[in-house]
Amino acid sequence: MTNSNLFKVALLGIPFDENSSFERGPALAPEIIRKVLNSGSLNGSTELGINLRESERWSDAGDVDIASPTSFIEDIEQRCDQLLSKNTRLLTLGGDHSISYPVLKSYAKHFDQLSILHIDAHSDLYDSFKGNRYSNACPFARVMEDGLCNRLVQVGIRTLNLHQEQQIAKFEVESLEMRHWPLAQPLVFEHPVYLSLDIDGIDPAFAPGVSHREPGGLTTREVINLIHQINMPLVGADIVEFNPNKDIDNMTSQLAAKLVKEVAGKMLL
Ligand SMILES: [Mn+2]
Repeated sequence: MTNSNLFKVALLGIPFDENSSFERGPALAPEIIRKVLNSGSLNGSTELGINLRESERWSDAGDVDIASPTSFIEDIEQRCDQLLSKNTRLLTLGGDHSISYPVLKSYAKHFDQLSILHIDAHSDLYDSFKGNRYSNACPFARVMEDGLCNRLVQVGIRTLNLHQEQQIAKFEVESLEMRHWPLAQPLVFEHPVYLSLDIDGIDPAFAPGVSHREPGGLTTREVINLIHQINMPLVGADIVEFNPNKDIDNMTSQLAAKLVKEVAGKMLL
């Protein structure tokens, strides 16, 4: 158990979807997720026993101000640097998945050892996608090229093609495909963990509000249990790719808010 006075955890919105390769909408997500979190539809208690509404270590740091689509990397990285240097760990809300790269650039400066648990339908390892090396299909290629983590473990994957398989081999990514689900053994980490959670890792039956609906995914319960069972400190997380334009009767906004609670509760332990 970590000394609870050592660090705080802040919610940080990144309303940015300029690198979406298919449909826009995730820029609307942070505001809508906050609305659910602050509504009367749920309480502040997480399943692991922390009440976010009573915790002095949990706060909302607002949104990252992104000056232009070309400055998104430095804008996000600098804001994360400011907060991490004040001993505040981050739960960021995308935005499309391109935001994970600058967040992790910042994290790598503050954490010498880091494993990434990446939950997603897609491996997001394209060298370039539709001419954009910072596309939401590419962030983990950039992360691995820059050596921002010790280990990348992917869960929920069900969209691999030959190029992605080559990238997995090149970067020695542990990509655990849904066709082999459930996991043969529990995930065991040896370093602090950063969680990158793409909502489309969850089956569209639970999470219709995504740009790329890919059937055959994880259940909500399976994802929550994966998060709860992380065996090392969870020091950072992003929840990305919720697209409110594709949601049905707030199903996915409620789901995203639940995931914020459970991730925050785990981070605060
Ligand atoms: Mn995805």
